[in-house]
Amino acid sequence: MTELNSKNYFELSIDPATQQMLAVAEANKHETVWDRNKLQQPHCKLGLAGICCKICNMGPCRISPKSPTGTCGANSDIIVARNLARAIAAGAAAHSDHGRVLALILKEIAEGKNHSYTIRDEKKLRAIAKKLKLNLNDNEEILKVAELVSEVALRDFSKQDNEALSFLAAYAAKKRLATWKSVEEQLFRLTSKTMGLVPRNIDREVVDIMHRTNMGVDSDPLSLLAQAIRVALADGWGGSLIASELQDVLFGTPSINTIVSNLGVIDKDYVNIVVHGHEAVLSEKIVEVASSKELNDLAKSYGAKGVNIIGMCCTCNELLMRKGVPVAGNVMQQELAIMTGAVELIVVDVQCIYPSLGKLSECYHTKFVTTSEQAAFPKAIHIQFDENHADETAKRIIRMAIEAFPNRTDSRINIPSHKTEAIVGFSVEEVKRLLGDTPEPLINAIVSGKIKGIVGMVGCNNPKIKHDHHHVSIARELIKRDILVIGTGCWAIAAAKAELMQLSTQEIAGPGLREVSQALGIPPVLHMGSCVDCSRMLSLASWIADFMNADISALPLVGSAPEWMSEKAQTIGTYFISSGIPVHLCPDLQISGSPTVQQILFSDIKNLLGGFFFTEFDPVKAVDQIEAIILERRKLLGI
Ligand code: MSK
Repeated sequence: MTELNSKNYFELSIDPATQQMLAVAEANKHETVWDRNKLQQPHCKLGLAGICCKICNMGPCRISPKSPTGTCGANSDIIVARNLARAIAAGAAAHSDHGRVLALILKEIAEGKNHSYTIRDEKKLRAIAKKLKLNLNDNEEILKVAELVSEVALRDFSKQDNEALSFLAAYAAKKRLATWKSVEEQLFRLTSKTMGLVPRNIDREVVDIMHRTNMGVDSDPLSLLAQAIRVALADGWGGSLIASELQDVLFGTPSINTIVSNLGVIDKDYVNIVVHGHEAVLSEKIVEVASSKELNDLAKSYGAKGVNIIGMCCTCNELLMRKGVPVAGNVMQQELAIMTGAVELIVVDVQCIYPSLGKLSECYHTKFVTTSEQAAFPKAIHIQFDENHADETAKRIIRMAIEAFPNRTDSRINIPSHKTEAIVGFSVEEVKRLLGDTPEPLINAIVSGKIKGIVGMVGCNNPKIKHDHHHVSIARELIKRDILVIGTGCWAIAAAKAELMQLSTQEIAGPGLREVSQALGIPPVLHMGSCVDCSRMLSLASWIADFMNADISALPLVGSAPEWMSEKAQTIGTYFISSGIPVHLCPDLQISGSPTVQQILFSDIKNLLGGFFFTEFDPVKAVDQIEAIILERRKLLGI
């Protein structure tokens, strides 16, 4: 491992718990994501510019003044567009598989084949059916509703016609849908069969990207970017939206509750189990069975006070929204949790899991358990999750953790004391309830200028940026300027840890936003859930736009992903801009090798779809730009 300079902890993270654990990592000579990133310096310039092509075996080819094309003749525009399109498709695939799992479980429940899960929110299921315009009576038997809704969801993954995804057609703002249909021939070179940019089938759009980016297929950056937009829309208004909606049906629609965040939630006296990843289907069950007397008695017989379920990243964002499960941290804290020496077991599903966890766990008594056939890891114990026997799988994992408890080495326990409370649970339904089921009060607050606009913050942590720094600085600066902040993912965990999701945060908000948040009794910074729950922000935007009979692109809305790293974040950013919402990014996309692709995504696309990307490293300057966009949109609205 590389030796971190101990004086640097403050430069690596703003989070005191993280700083403390980095010292522990250094003392124990444990490698972290920060160390490995340091070893990668300087990052490959060609990779950063997106001009390395590994699509066929004539290469790898790289673009330089000496070789302006790859061996096949592809220039930098083609290579950059292909690489970006593949990344966006990968992000869409990850989110959409998440949605598929939920649709399959709902179908199995409807068919009486799955007894591990039930329909927790019948009202929401009926509301979805109504939105999808299914021909059902209000008192239709709930399993029938489940059957039909799951069929529609699964058909969005399999249908072969050229019609819009059913979920997108039902949820997207009317004017936005019309915009996507009408862009055909305007800028992107699309065939008449494709309904403009409207996605037809979630899986098909991903396969389409893999096909057209294969060697010697689509070699037009415009056409490649059009399909990248289509696959991103298939994610935001398809796969992710299905995931969010059906999770609410199966696990309950989130409502306001208070949680505790940061590594201090690891309790020395308890058997600590960290759930990590994204698909909370198994973790929901783990939380449920962990409260059983049987397992808590077992934990006591091993010398612990009980079982403590805590989480990381988006699996926990799902659980904290619905069940108030404490969150130990965001993505760059996953290794640090193990280094506390008090985690008996870390159980993962899919996405954002560092392959380093197995090796690190071996340095402690910690069991590292994988559960998805899609996500095997070195040095892990694999317990395949079976949705039809979820209780048994959850109990087996908890028992394994309890049995590991006596293997702790007390002298190696280092748990930071830092933990902060956060108010969470802002589903669309909860926001609607707060507003009295009409967006009018929110629109009035925007028109009066009490709220200048709304920023949706998303994304990860990235060791290229001081951990949590941009997330927190930007959110603080925005609320000071009377801009409401909503968000998801690891940003939301950063905001929770930094005490931004408390009522006391009203005090640092601008006077208008303070007044509104005080009247509603909420913080000015709202936790809307996990990565797939970025779809909640889209639903909210549609609700406001349709009420105003406007397009989303007319509203004073901006997105920001100030510490992003995942392909999924690129997909989210792309469906935001394609939905009419400009997006601030930091770090930059890896596209600088193609001025053409940059020109399209940073500028030309604005006239066509309303949204566009912009990058800015400095948080205050980023907020200046965000505010300028909001003010420009307000001016166009005449407010
Ligand atoms: S977990 S995708 S690091 S937000 Fe959703 Fe966090 Fe980004 Fe993963």
